[in-house]
Order: sequence, then C-alpha cells, then structure tokens
Amino acid sequence: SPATHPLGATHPLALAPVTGPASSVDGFVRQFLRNLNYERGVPLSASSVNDRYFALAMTVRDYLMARWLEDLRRQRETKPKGVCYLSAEYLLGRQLDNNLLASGLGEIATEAMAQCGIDIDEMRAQEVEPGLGNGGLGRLAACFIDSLATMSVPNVGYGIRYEYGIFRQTFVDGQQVEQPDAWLTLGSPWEFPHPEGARKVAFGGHTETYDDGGVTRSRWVPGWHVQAVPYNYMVPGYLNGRVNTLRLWSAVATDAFDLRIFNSGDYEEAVRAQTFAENISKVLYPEDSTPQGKELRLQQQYFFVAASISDFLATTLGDDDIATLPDRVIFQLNDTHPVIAVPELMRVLVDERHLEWDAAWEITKQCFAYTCHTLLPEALEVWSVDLLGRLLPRHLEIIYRINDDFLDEVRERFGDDEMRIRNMSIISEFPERSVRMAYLATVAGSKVNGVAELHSQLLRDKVLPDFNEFFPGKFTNVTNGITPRRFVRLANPGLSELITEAIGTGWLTDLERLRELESYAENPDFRAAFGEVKAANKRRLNEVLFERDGFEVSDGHMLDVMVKRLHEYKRQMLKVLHIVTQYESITSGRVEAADIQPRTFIFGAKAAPGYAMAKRIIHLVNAVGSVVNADPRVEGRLKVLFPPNYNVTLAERVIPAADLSEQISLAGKEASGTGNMKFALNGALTIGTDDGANVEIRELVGDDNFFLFGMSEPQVEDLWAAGYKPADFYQADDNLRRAMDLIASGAFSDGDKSVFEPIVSNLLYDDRFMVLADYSSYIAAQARVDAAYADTDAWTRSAILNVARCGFFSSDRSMRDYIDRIWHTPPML
Ligand code: T68
Repeated sequence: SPATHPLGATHPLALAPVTGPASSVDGFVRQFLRNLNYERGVPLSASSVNDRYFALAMTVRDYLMARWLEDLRRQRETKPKGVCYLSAEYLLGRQLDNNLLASGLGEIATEAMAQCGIDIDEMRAQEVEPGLGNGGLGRLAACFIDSLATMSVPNVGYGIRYEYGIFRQTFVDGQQVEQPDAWLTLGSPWEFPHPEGARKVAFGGHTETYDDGGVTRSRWVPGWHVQAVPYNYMVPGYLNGRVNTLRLWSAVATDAFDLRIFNSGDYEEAVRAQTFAENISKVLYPEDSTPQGKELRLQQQYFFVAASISDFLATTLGDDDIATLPDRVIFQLNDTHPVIAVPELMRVLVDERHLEWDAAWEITKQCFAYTCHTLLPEALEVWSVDLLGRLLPRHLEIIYRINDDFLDEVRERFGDDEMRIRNMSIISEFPERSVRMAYLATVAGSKVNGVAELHSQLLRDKVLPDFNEFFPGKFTNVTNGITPRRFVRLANPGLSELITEAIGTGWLTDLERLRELESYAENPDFRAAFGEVKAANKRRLNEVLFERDGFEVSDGHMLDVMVKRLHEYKRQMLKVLHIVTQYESITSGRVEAADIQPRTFIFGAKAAPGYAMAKRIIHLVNAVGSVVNADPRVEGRLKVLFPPNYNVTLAERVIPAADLSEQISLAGKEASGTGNMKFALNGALTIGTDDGANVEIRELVGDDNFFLFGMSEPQVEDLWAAGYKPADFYQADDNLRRAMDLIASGAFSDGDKSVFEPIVSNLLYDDRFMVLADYSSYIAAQARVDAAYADTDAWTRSAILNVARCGFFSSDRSMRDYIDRIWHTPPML
C-alpha cells in the first residue's frame, strides 16, 4: 500500500534494486543499440555521428544509474552530513572519457563500438565540452567534485546551467574575436532535467513591517519571480561505485508571471517577460578578475543560491528539525559569487521558519565556509547598496543587521577605534556605499581559507588582518589540487602506463605513492621510456594542432608552454620579451642561431572581452609569431604558436607534451595556480616565480629541479615602497632596451608604430606588475633552461623527479584537508 511505500512504489518490481546492463561487450552492444533505436529513434545504418555519440553516452549512463539511485537511497536513509559546494562556475571538460574511466567501461566500450563498425574516437570528438567557467576557479570546482565522489563523500555541486559558456575565441588578423559558445545546440546526453523539481526565486519589490503577536517583524513583498529548473548530472567516483550529483539551475518564466500578462492581453509583453526571465541563465560572464557590478550578474548569483538552499531544505532536510541543519550540511562558498546565500539562509530561517535572529545566526554561521581565490584588490567583489536594495531589499536589511551586530562586537573588543570600525565594516562608504562580499563571507563563515600557503598567509597578514585578529583560528589554508584521473590518467595514457608498470596500480587514488618513482629517475631504461612517452605526447599534440589549426610543429624542439587566462599580473608580456630578445639577438647577428636550443613557444589564453590591454597583448603575441615564424634566419630554432580557444580539451593535449611550464606571475599576485600542478605531474619542469603554489612545488621537487627567478613577495613590496621606476630598468639593460625598441619600431606591425605603443608605454611608465624589474632575472633563468635542456639525460631525470614528488597536488588531498579542517563530513563507506 502507499503507506508502506512512501515513494508510491507499490509494484514489487519497482522495489527491486535497479540493475544495469550486463558487463560484457555483448551486453554493451545490446544496450547501445537499444538506446540508438529507442532513445534516438534511428537504426544503426542511418545514424549520424551525433546519434551514436548520444547512444554511447546513454549506455555509459545506464551502467552508472543503479549506483546513483542506490547512493541517493542510502543518503535518504542514513542522513549523513554532506557538502553543498556553491559555485557559479564548473569548467567540466568533456564527460565521455571521464565517465568511461570512472565506470571501468573503457575497454568494453571500445570493443563494443568496434564490433558495431564504429570508431569510438569519432564519438569522443563529437562531444562539445561544457565550458561553464572562466579558468582556474571553475576548473577547481570540477576537480573537487570528482575527488569527493572518488572518496565517497556525500556532495551536491550546485551551480548555473549557462546556455552559453565561456566564449569561443577566434583570431582575425591576430586579434581576438569572441563567438558565442552554443554548447547545447546538439543537446547534451549527460543531463537529466527535472522541471517538476523547479524552485521559485523571488526578486525586487519592497519590505514591510507587520505585527507578529506584539513583535514587529519585517517581511519581503517581492516584485517578480522566476522558476529555477534543475538539471542533474552524474558525478561518478573512480571505480568505487559512488555517484554524486551536480545540479545546475536553468531560469524560466513562472506560470504566474505569464498568466498575469496574458490576462492583460499583451502578448508581446508576455514574450518579453519570458525572455527577461530566461536571460538569467543565458550566458557566463567572461570576466575572470574584475567584476563589473552588472545587475544581471547579481541576479545570477542570487538565482542559483536561493534555488539551491530551497532545494536542499525541501529535498534533503525535509521535515527534520531546522536546528539540525549544521549536522546535515556545510555550504562551501567558492569565492564571493555565492555569498548572497548568507542573508538568504537568514531570511529563510527568520522570515519563513520564524526562528529568533540569534538562533538563526548561530545556525547560519555553522553552515557556511568561504574560500578566497584572489589577492587583487580590484577582484574583491562589492555590490552597491543601491543596486542590492533594489533587487533584494530584504537581504540588504539583513546584511545591515549582521553588520550592526558585528560592529558592536568589534567595539566591545577594541573600543571606539573608528578607523578600525570603518576598515572592518561590511558596508564601505567610498566611492559609493556598497557591500563588501568578502567581509560578509568572513564574518559569517565558520572558516575562511586561501588556496596556497603563501596566499593564505597574505590573506591573513595583508588583506584581512583585522579579521584575523578578531577571529583567531578562523583563517586556514587548503592548497589547491587537481584530479589525477583527468589530468594524468586520461590526458597522459602513456605516462600512466609507464607509472603503473613501475609501481603498480593504486597511485591514481593515492597520489603520494608516486614517490616510489624517485629511484627510477636513476634508471637509464626508465628514463629512455619516459623520454619516449614525452616524444609520443608531442606527436599527439602535433596531430591535434594540425587538425584544428593547420599548425605544423617541428620535431625535436623544446616545448615551452604558457597557457592560462590573459592577465597583466600573469605576465605573458615577460614571455613575449624573452622571445623578442632571442629573435633580436639572432637576427642582429650577436648570437648564432645554432647556439640556442630549438624551441617552440605555445601560448593559450583568452582575454576578457572588455579588457583592452589584455587584447592588445594577444595581438602582439600573434604579431610576433607571424614575424618569427616567417623569418628564415630563425627557422628551425624559434617558433611561436598560439592556437585559439584554449580550453580543457586542448589542455589535455598540450600539458602532457610540454617540457617547460611557464608560471611567471609577479610574486604575491597569483593566489595558487593549478596549471602549474598539472604540468609538474606530467613531467614538465617549471620556470617560475615564488608565487602561489609554485612555492610549494619548488619546495617539494627541490631547487635543482625548478628554475626560480624574480623578486620575492617582500622584495616586490620593498621596490614599490621605494618608488618603482620601470624606465630605469629599461635604461640599464641592453637586451631589454633592444627588445622594447624593436616592438616600438613597428617591426611586428608592418612599420606602424602606433599599434603596440600603448603596451610599450605602459611598461615604461606604469608597469603595475613589474615586468621590467624581473626581466633580467627571467632571461638569466631561461639561459639556465637552455643549458639544462642540452643534457637530455639530466633533464629527463628532473622531469621524473617532478612527477614523483608532486603527489601532494592531488585534489583528493585538498578534499581531505577541507574535510579534516573545515567540513567534518566523513565518507559514506
Ligand atoms: C583563480 N581565480 C586564481 N577566478 O587566479 C588562481 N574570478 O590563482 C587559483 O589557482 C584558482 O582561482 C583556483 O583557486 C579564478 O579563476 C575566476 O575565474 C573568476 C571568475 C569570475 C569572477 C572572478
């Protein structure tokens, strides 16, 4: 009866565990054809590549389904504490290979496809990667949910199902032109829409007070609503039978909204309203460091966190006592983008669940923790009180109350130190009254963490020192990590096989075991095999670059790679100056081409569409590349390649092929970096500054296996304090002057001096990120690279040691740190 079957599963067959298809090639083929016929509605003989890709993906899904349903059932039953990761971005990369790997179906699927006369590679290529993130922060979220599933920790990743992800980058005459990323055009086989699970999200309107049995209370009278429709994605753990959920929200107009306008007879307005609502999840903002304070972005932020909290309370907490919330969930705030969740939970607890303010605040404080990903002041998000009050009037009231209570406590502790009060206030008064989201997150969060040791230390000492003093023990560090499943096993099958041959299996879920490779660095046979893997990876990269961009890459070159977002603080310009220096010294006859190591420089970088200087630098890289690549005087010695549209899929090819990893940000500016970890784990040596996680990489691999250059963070501070004059460095260094002058002369712009003049004068007279100050040290380090690369055996030895000593950078270890220090969410075994 329905009473004994609360889910209404009254048929005995519905109570039996779900079983997947048979784990055999035959079973796979049968299910694949079934999906092709019954889900796609086509016979194999008339199927398109997309049909077959869909049917294959659905078949993989079918194998994972039983686990997914079983994990959800067990969770409903045992009510463990879980992690709700709140992130505006998930840069997932392609799913097919990852899910084949996690389910252990790789070989069966390949054989099954072969038996159907299908090349599985063709279907791999069919998948459009969901680029729902800008860069490091979004990719980190994707690595974290992979690790949580692999460690069997209950987790839901909450985010936004952008209809358009990060723009597709093209180059026209060497300049970046953005194209929309219509990743859903052919559909996605990985998503499960649940329109019936939609949550209603309110916006606008005003607040009013009312009398609640003698107590005056405030409540929100919203002006408009949208529906948030969840799309679920499987997040399978690696070969452990665990499947977690990623739940991304899509915005649609509410019925009520439509109906009201429909009744007024204004059809056009009804359609406009629909479009207005759907705009909320239309497109990912491509700014990775300078939030523009756009209203739509705040709408996106509130939209997804309001839906997520409401969803968690309805589907997971259910009828349980709201006071138990901290025993059931920790909401991890991935940067400040989801921080509006703090006043939202307070609103739900106080206004909807009628808790007293103090009781609600006690619960809220325990339910949140905050990760900061930046040190750049311009990246610290603020929302004008004006805008926030218009869009979320009740939340603004709540923020004011949180701030009042907090500043009262500050006064109690430190006395009426008005300077300090102003510095710590969640509300800043200049240049306009606004809410500092990082401060709100710090006050509310049970913990605040930076993403590498140096970053966390600078957060404590420089960015939020007053808060560190006020909240002893609140600040902590969790150094970032990357998933070895995607970035070693899938991206570098050759190296993975070699590692397994040497040290056996197990390292993919216990990456510190790579230490066992250390002794192999001394083994000539192993070194030869390692070198062969690198060479094969270069050939694999060349194939892709030829196919996608028509590039022809020379064999036997050192591959020197700088791939990351284009930002002045990351200093792609330093790399350009190095290339121009080499080019100039050869073409002017001061250096013999034969005396330098043949190198191919590879760049990958998207610039925020509104970031003019970043776009100019892209133009310059392409311009330098055109000239260098066409000049017979450096042929076979220097080559510059800049494949457009660097994304996760390309990263998986480029990184395993690299010899040299460029991590050259100004010390104190890169919070962590994660590309740096991917390169080291794939056997590239790093040339880098003492910044972000580079510091930890160098400590682990040792100074002999890392090319350090540049000022340290304290030296940077000192030079600033002393009054930095970049022109002095220009005057003092002949090589630097020649390189800058060559750019200024129009040599890379058909004689037109104006094209790159803004770059040159910016470096000479401003140079916020001290490119010129670090130039000579960088050039000297590059000379050491050249010399080291000439000794192939020694280089390979260093590369092996990089792999062996970087197991620490597994995102499994990051997750363990979060669990031990912040979340306290044991695995469900
Ligand atoms: C990056 N931040 C850090 N931000 O720059 C990098 N920002 O050092 C670190 O390794 C990584 O986070 C992971 O911790 C970002 O990627 C963004 O993408 C971003 C997006 C929107 C708004 C602000």
